Amino acid sequence: MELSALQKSRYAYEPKLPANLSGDVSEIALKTGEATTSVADEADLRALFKKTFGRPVVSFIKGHNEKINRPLTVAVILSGGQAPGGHNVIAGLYDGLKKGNAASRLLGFLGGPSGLVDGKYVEMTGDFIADYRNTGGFDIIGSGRTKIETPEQFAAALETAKKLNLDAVVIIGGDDSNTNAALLAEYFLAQNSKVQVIGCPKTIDGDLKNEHIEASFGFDTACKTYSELIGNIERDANSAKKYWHFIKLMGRAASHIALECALQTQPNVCLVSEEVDEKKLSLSQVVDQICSSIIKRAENKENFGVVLIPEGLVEFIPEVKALIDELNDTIALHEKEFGGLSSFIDQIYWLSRNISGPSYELIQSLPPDIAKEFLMDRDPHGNVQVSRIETEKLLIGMVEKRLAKLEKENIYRGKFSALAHFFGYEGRCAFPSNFDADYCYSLGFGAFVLIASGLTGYISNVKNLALPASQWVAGGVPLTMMMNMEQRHGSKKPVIKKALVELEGAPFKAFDAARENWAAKTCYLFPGAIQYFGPPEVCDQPTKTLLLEHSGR
Ligand code: FBP
Repeated sequence: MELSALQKSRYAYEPKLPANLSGDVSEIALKTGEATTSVADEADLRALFKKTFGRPVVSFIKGHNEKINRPLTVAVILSGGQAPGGHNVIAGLYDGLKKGNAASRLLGFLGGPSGLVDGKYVEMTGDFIADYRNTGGFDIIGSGRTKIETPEQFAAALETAKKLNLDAVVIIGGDDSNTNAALLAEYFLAQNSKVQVIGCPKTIDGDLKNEHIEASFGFDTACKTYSELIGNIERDANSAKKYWHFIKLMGRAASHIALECALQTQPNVCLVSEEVDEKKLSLSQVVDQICSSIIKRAENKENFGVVLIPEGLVEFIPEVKALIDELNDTIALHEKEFGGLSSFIDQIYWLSRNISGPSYELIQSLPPDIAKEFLMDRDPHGNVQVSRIETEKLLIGMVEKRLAKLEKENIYRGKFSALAHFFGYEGRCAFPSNFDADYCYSLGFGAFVLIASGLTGYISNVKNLALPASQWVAGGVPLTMMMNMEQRHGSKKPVIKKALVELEGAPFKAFDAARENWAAKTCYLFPGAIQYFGPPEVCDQPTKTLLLEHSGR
């Protein structure tokens, strides 16, 4: 099969490394900082992570590292949703290992964390990896969402690690997978096993970030891919002047993606779930917000526009959240009985007798196709699959109704015709931007240095990401430092704290200062496609979120 010219050129792209990872690998030493604590719940976490809690943050400096050239056998896992750049983490890890010692080996567990439990893996050679350098996707070894949580799973993971004589496992994943990495690191030490565990911060959602993790990888490419598409739609809307486009954007809970895309494209409306939550906005008030822009624009004879909707919105609207919570609990309690109902009408009738009045009224008021989505098969934890609820269509329906009423009251005189879109999977496997290609390669290379230096229970990190790659600083952060205790399925569990959009943060403030203007006028920006070859100001720019958060620009 003939490869595309871009694909061939991307194979040859050499990712940029931070200065503290460049040069002779034998000269990369560790600089150790102060002992750490956790973001909260120190006593609980100290008790749960007896062996790994409180270790210091580390960074890499020039100096002799006597451990770095020993031969190592390391295995890598891709965990959770795809994010552009995963292949480069593996390439960086592999190159680091080989630079350290040509006899070192890299294995890849197949299909996510279950590969470790079931002992399913592949040996990764230079030729094998060459076909995946600087490409999107996780198809090199596949991914999965298995959580390692039962004693049997932990024991099986240890058994596999022993059988393969592993020195370390690298888990490339989001907050849940890195929580799992912390638990595995602790478990291996408690079992007197030498196997180290290192995490890498992945998720397009952008919600694995904190003081030390400035961005999760994949966010940059995914947002740029969606922003290209949104810009194209804006231009189409402004050309035809006849449609309102309602675009739902991925990002399971946090609205970072929607907010970043809004900063890149300046749509008429962008809903931010965290704001809806903070202000306790009802569904009707969210509809008001959209209608207000439609009415203003109709007054200017602009009967078109673009609305961005974060994927998790419905869970942040109080009355919808109450409905979802009630459905989760009630259906779980009467699983068999509910499962035996053969039609939607029967299900609604059953709900009329089993859920509260306000929740019943709400589900009944929804268009039937949307109401059905609330009643679809639950996820493995028994919850409504929120990402499958077509919020964009729900809002279009509600806006149509509201405008019809306002028209009768002579408040609105315009034409409203709307189209629904969902951008999610389109962005998760794009060729990584130069930023993500460089960042991921650095994370993988840094993971090698952490392993070679004998650390466990750390996440590979790179700081100063708003600056050019040569000024980035790589290092490692103890996973326990990012954790707190949260209620999960009835009991308190240690978890890495998810970062939602901060309403006091610079990205939201920049959006807030401009949105009134965008709502009334046509201020669209067209970022165009990601560029891979060309001047750095075109090809290497990070996201606006990162720039606003870290350099105040
Ligand atoms: P991760 O948190 O595992 O990176 O996945 C994020 C995500 O892409 C969300 O944006 C989305 O809601 C979800 O995965 C979709 O999951 P799936 O791939 O299982 O349909």
